[in-house]
Amino acid sequence: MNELKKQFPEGFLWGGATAANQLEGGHLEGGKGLNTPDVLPGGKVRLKVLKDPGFDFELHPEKYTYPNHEAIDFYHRYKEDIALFAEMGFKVFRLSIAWSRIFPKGDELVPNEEGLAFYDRVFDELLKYNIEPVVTISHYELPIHLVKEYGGWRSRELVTFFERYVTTLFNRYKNKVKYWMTFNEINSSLHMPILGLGLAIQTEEDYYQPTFQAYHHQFVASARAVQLCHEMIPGAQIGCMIVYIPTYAGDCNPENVLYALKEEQLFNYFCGDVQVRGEYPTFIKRYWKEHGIKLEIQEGDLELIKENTVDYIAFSYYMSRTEKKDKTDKDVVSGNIIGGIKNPFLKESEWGWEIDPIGLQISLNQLYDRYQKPLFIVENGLGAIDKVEADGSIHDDYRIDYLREHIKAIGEAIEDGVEVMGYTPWGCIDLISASTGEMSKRYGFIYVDKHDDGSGTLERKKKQSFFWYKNVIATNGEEL
Ligand code: BGP
Repeated sequence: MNELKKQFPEGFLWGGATAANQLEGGHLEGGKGLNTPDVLPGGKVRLKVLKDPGFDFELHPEKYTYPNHEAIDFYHRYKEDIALFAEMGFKVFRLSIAWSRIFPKGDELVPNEEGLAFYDRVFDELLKYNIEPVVTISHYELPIHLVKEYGGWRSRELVTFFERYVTTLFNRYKNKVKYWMTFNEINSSLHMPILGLGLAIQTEEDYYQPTFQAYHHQFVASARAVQLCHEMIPGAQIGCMIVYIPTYAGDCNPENVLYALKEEQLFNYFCGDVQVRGEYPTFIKRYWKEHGIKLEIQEGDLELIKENTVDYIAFSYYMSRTEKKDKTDKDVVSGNIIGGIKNPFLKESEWGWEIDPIGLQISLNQLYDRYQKPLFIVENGLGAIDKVEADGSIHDDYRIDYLREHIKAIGEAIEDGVEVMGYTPWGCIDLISASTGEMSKRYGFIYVDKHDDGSGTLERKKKQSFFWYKNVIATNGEEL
């Protein structure tokens, strides 16, 4: 068979992706309040806190470092960074707004003008270079006050506070932002409820009912954001955002195939089905029954969800997962976000994430088959340790290889007929890792001189991949 030439559509949205809490720093500047990542320590203890968040939400500077406090100081250096994105030819830049810059405690009636003005400046700077902002409304954070006083999203009151927050954003930025998405990797809270839901779960019994009730509140809030976006900003598009991890059966034993299917339904499709199809999928009802979950649903909630589905599906893709029903600890792969067994056909990153470009083509096909809505890959990339040579250069050919193979897979999926809007690799500039709180897990085209111990000049340097990606964009994906 001849190899077809893969064409990326005209207007394909090439760019890069970041999140406020991993990028900005200035954690108490401009009137900002504390948010959940501000009290997440760095280093090995961070993962433990994410998975078992029985901590008291107080700062312990004498005990831990809080890498988000300075992050890479985008708060003061955004002009320099945006100029570098423009040099690479970005069409879009994905960033998130920190809720606690706009409403420092989360439940106030009046927003913080300084916070609003900061994002005005950032959006203006992007638009100056014709870079469209792609905005995540909530990326793994909520004001800490909402966690302490209300118990995070387990409280219905957060729907009201969120509505006030998004109304403020749409009103203020309606002439500047066309692409929005509601909750980052909404399904990841199934595994780490502290991240997006702000739930400090202490025990297993405390997991099922509160987590799914909190999800219900987020789905209502998300549907309301979709409704408001469509009413307030004609022509804007608003998506959901899920972490998609295609799940393979470890072998062809039907027991294992069924097991993988059920894992995939719950993790990959539960949230998307609600936000894209507008209703709870049938499979979740059995799960709720088996775990004694009974949701409190108010009158009008299900209609709101049904009538306000998203315009596109944004997703992150880093790895696939391989599963079997009965596994022992020694089958389990070291680093994958949500476990699974080792896939003998795949290599792993330095953090044990299994690298699988074909899995991206599979994901795009699966998502498109299921939803028939445009897809936007808003995160993908290789976290790696980079070395700065004596002359200041950084040869990250391993990153180029990784991205090249994944972009090829996107081209194949487009050829399969999948509608893909764009591609924004994660951490286009080095930033704080969400899972480790460290700097040494780098994803960027731009190196930032900052280290795990907090030292460094914060100077920016172009890596080899910077020049490579610039050419990818300039040729609309023809030269890889
Ligand atoms: C996603 C998150 C991002 C980001 C990325 C890489 O799950 O949406 O916030 O950090 O993963 O993960 P990490 O930083 O842990 O390597």
